[in-house]
Amino acid sequence: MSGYTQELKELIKRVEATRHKRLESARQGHQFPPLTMEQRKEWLSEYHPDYKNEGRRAVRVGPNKGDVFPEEVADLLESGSRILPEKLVLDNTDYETDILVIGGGGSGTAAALMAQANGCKVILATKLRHGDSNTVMAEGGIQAADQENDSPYYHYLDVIGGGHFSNQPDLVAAMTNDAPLVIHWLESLGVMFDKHPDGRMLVRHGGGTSRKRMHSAGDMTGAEIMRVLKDETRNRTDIKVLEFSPAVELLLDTEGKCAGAILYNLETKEYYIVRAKAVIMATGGFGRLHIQGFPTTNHYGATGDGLIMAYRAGIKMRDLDSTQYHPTGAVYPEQNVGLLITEKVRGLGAHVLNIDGEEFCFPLEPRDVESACIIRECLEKGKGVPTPVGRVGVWLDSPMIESLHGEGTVKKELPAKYIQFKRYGIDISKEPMLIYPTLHYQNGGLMINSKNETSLPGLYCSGEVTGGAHGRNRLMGNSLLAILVFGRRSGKNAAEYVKGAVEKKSKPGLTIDHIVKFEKELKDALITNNAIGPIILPVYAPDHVKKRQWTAAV
Ligand code: MEZ
Repeated sequence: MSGYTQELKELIKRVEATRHKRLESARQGHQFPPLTMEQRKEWLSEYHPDYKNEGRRAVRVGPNKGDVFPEEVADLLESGSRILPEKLVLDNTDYETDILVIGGGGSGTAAALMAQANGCKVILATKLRHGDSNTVMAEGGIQAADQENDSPYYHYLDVIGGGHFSNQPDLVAAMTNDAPLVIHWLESLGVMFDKHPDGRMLVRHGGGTSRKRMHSAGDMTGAEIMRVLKDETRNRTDIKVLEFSPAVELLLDTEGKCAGAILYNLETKEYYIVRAKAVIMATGGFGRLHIQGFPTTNHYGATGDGLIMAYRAGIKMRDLDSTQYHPTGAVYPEQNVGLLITEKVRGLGAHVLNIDGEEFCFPLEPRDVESACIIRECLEKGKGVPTPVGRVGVWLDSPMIESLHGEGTVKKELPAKYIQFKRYGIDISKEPMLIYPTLHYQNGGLMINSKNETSLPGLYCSGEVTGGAHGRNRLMGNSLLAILVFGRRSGKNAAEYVKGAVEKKSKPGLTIDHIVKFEKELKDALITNNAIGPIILPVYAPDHVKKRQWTAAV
């Protein structure tokens, strides 16, 4: 029995009617032509949500004052602290360590491993369980130019082109040069990548890539990587993991260096002071802000916490007005709405089709362009497929994969997707999926250099919370890569910073003067929206009133 309604089943017949011809053409190497550079520009500016004027405004305080961001981001950057400075006592510390890593996803965990390997004691504080992060949600793969016909040079050019030449070149160079090393490191730790029977690495194309360099572990690449990193962390004695302990503010010392953070224990509802010689911020992205009302692929804790903590401490952002909408988010059944349908599905040859079963775009355009094409087809051309609850989408013709690569390929290459739909009576090896763009990634973020340093001594940042590596549009597989390259670099560089610091007899005092200053700025700008940040967990109750509800009780 199919999980599709009778109406949708009727529409699927149109997809089936064109499939044979499309398959023949694909077998002969024909493909729907990619857009020209001019068309790309035009379609992006007309249909991509980033180019809409509505839902944006200038932020009124802090280092990016005057810059226009999505309203949800501006609200976060103008939020008040959870900590009431006048009530906070900083005399006692609950934990002391060399390096505090904030965030227990792939980047934070890689950072912790490298910091420990470079001789430091580490505390890794994470909001939910260790590993709950966008890393485990990453499906299709990780890019690295480690094949004979490829080089980091081509990878670099693809990244810069995909990012519309807005990327920070030193970060792109670091990311693409370190990529083969990262794959080697992961393998040495035990990550099981997909391989050919003779042991060679299996690599595929992603959108916007000139070479096949996508390494995968089925359609659960991020989960496989996280499994291994987490195990490795737990095996190292100098890394202490604090779960259910989100950071809510950074601490500085009286010499103006970053010197720790205030954690909030979600279980006991207590605040803890952690003093550290360096801090690595790796809190991930902001998908749960639901920019422009889009559903998201992101995990429950993706609320942009690191952005506001670092912003209050004076760190500037870049490209935060640029959001990645993954072209293929599920739009049916309702229980799956927003969930990621990996780009690997198109990498394996599946076409993207309108209500008449016709192709309307090259399936492997860079993500922002592909999303713009889908939105155009639905909203402007009126050729989208309506769902029973009034959403709209287009077909992703997954059964083609079986015809192109042999029976059983869908189950073998896309096991997680297969199960996710089978649960609702849809067999994606036989029936197409209905998809629409979904909020997937925070392209911009905190500004860093290629040593992962910020403008605040002692504060390092890595992973999705940072901006620059991907410019204004990230290519597939470069998020898993970036979190690991920059996680490793931040761990190593922070360890060097710690080891190079001169030990003083008496430690400088801790301060939260930056919060006091920021609160004054909010007051002077007459900002009284009562929002508090970090958000920590998103609230979906419709009548929820955001208000400052907790005071510091250390
Ligand atoms: O890098 C990503 O976002 C990725 C690999 C997603 C996917 O389509 O699988």
